[in-house]
Amino acid sequence: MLTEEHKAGLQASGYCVMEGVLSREETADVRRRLVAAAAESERRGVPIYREHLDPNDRNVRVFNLLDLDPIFLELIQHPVALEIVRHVLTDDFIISNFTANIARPGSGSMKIHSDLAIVMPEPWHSPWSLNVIWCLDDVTADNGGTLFLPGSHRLERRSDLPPDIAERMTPFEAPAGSVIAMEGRLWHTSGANRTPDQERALLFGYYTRSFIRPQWNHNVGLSAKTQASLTPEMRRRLGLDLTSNASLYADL
Ligand SMILES: O=C(O)CCC(=O)C(=O)O
Repeated sequence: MLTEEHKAGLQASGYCVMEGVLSREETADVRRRLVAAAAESERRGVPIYREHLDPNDRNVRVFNLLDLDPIFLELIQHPVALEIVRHVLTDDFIISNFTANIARPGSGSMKIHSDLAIVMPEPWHSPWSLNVIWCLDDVTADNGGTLFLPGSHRLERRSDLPPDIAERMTPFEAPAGSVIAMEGRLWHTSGANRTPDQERALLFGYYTRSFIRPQWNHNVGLSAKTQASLTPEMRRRLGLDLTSNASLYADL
């Protein structure tokens, strides 16, 4: 599924779009289960609005997806996602986080950031992280399509960012069922949803090299039941075992 064109896009632009990864029925099923997961998150007392992230409560954030429905465990290890991850990060990767952001009409942009800058200090020389974004709705400029700064995956320091960054932001657009692979150095933000009635639901599967601390503490987030359902490989990718990045010794 990952073509030479996708690889060239990742290299040249820091992202690629793969359409039709999920069928229409699969997309609708995951979306329905995401809405149920948001309700379950609230029931568990994990808020779905975070003031430090979004300007108002029109954004619905769902954390700890992997514990909320097994469908998200399937998606995080979907063969298409892992093919892109291995291409960008090598096999030495961990699952850092898996979250959702539903931008509802009236939602605004969060702060412009890169996902690598969130988990490690500058300088950012290498593509050491990757977001696999699952589009559960059509993503458009109007309904809050993620905005990115073209070419910013080559910037190594915050001081390299242009002063007019806000004016230069460009929207991703992709049909529902697509995957947008965005390497961790690309600066981006959520778009404002200016439509009267369209929601924009995205899932963010975040993967990093194994020497970077995960964004989410899966040891605490995953229930005993979820942990018991995991393969040895998933336990390793989620940092649930006693050892973590021992494989790196092989490279010394
Ligand atoms: O929802 C979006 O379009 C972007 C979300 C994002 O960048 C984040 O949650 O860190």
